[in-house]
Amino acid sequence: MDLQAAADALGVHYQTAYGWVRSGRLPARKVGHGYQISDSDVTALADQRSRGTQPTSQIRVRDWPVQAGQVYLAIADGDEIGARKLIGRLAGHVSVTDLCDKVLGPALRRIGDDWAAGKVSIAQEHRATAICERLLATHAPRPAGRPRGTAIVSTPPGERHGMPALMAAACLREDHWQMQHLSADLPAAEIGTMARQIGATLVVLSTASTAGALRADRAARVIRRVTPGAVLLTGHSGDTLSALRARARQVAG
Ligand code: B12
Repeated sequence: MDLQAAADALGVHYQTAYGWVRSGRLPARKVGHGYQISDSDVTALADQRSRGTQPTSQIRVRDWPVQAGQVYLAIADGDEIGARKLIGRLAGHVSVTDLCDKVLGPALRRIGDDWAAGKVSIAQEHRATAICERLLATHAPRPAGRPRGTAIVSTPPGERHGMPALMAAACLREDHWQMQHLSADLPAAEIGTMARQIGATLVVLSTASTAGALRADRAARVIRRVTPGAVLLTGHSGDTLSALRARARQVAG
């Protein structure tokens, strides 16, 4: 293939591909005034680029509940440094999707159970969530390469639990979606209008409460009217990000 076709296949600008040819990163043969690149060299570079954004070395975590339990103790205590150490040991070796589904999510749900049982205050609950937000901001990857599509993540109006949407955005970004994270508690028409304007193929509404789930159904109807071209997925407490990732991949085709 020629250089333009290789650039297209790699999802980069012509000049970027040209720079890689000049530096030797993308092997190419000079033919007349242009370059010819083999399919296998393009595929190899594409693989290398996507691997470069994955966890550097996979580890098998034998006991996720133990990890979640330790993080729970740290965030319940407001021990941000301790939580950062625990997450730092895992991040880079496991996906952010697993980190959320198997560590941060369970830890936060346990904080919620403590709150419902009168064992932690609203202030402690807020503090724990804020620590998790910062941890996620530090460890969420932003991989290079051609995006699967553009997606919007938010919560329905009235749903102030913002963490599941933040996690959904991190999970989809890690899985090569171009993400617009609109934070929490937005009028449905606002979400739909932005989705239409940016040509989003996927809209995700995340919820954590029963009331939020009901509001999401109503919001979904409005969003579908405003932007009929986008697929809408709604997440509820206990749903997993790995399920979200799989459903989103079906949308991307
Ligand atoms: C922190 C917190 C708050 C904070 C939120 C701050 C913030 N910035 O988010 C504050 C203090 C504001 C708050 C307020 C309230 N809260 Co609150 N809160 C929580 C708590 C402890 C954590 C929420 C959270 O982040 N959960 C962790 C997430 C990550 O877990 P998850 O929901 O399972 O999420 C997974 C999936 O959703 C998936 N996912 C995400 N998106 C998508 C999309 C798709 C398509 C798929 C497939 C999957 C998916 O990813 C996640 C990771 O695995 C929960 C406890 C709990 N059980 O969740 C209570 C909880 C949700 N709150 C509760 C309540 C009652 C309230 C209040 C009504 C309290 C009050 N009387 O004021 C208000 C309501 C506010 C509102 N209008 O929304 C209840 C809800 C009960 C219910 N069944 O409805 C809970 C469960 C606590 C409890 N045990 O009773 N809360």
